[in-house]
Amino acid sequence: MADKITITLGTSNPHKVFEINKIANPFNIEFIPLSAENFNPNENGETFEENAKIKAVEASKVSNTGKYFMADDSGLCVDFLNGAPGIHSARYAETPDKRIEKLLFNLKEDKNRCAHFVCALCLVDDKGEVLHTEKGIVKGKISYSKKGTNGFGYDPVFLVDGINKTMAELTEDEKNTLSHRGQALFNMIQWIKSNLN
Ligand code: ITT
Repeated sequence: MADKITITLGTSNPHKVFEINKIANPFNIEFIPLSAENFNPNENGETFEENAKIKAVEASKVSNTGKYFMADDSGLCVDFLNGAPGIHSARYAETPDKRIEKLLFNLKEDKNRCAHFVCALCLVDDKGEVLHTEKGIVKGKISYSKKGTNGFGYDPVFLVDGINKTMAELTEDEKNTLSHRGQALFNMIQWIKSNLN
């Protein structure tokens, strides 16, 4: 078997680390998170892609070791809210529960509840040069109340199109098969396997 590929992950979100490694480990790729105190990127981009690059480049700068660095910028875009919370999903309110409460309050009843999750991935080398990017999207609708306890973030109120369940009612493997992150990462893994060693 080919040697394991190790990639430093520029994130302070442990849920991302867990989901990404669950998908990547069977392909002999391991993502190692940067320790949070070293990692303070200035996420001032205007798109998911820009912020993913800002975080990946910052990871390459603050790390003394490692050849490859990746970051994930993701979020929930709600049609009725003109794409909000979007790139501000992590900062929409103070806690995950308050973020969901605010979202449900802003949508109230009987509104267009169509939404989608986006995940942009950016992979750079140790000089911060972009090697590859990927983007994944999953469409759904915002439910009227929370359901399910799996996953994280907005998962309990995101009803996946074509399945009568919220993302938080899916198993880890089910979520990873169809999620924005799962789709982007699966394509990133194909690129890594063909291009890195
Ligand atoms: P890093 O920037 O350190 O990676 P973060 O959580 O701040 O961590 P983002 O800026 O990319 O990351 O914001 C992502 C937010 O979008 C996340 O905190 C959730 O609120 C939401 N989100 C992203 N992916 C999600 C998913 O799979 N399920 C539920 N919510 C998700």
